[in-house]
Amino acid sequence: MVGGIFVLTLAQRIKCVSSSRYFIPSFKANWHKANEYCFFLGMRLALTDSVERHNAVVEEAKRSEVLDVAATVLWLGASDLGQEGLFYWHATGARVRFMNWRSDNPDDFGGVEDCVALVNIPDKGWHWHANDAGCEAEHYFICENDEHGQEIKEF
Ligand SMILES: [Ca+2]
Ligand SMILES: [Ca+2]
Repeated sequence: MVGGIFVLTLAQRIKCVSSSRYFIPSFKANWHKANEYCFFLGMRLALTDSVERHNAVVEEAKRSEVLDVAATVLWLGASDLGQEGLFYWHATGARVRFMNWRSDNPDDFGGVEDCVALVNIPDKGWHWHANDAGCEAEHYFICENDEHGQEIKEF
């Protein structure tokens, strides 16, 4: 591809310099804005659809500057906005099968909880459990590269 390097998008450049699958921005946003920002970066709001991916996200969060040992909340890329009670991964459209829900969730508390967050509030019994929460709440969030390790092959 002659001259290809000159038409790299911002997202591609970020992917190329990212040494990690994950990226946790240092500001809070509601779930919708979090989605938009991850997509803007050429990434997506993270999926934790297996034990391995859940553990990888937790490890990334523990290393992050947004970690607060008393209370950390991060948006993940799933919601039941499309149909109440049925959770789907936003980026893939796949039904949520694995999720590390706390035993009393999802509960659609108050009838307004449609977006999924990863919650670590040890004093309240939350140990990196998933919670359905109000989508308009502002939390930190975690973006992921969906093709980590593939980007550099474009060159
Ligand atoms: Ca709900
Ligand atoms: Ca809930």
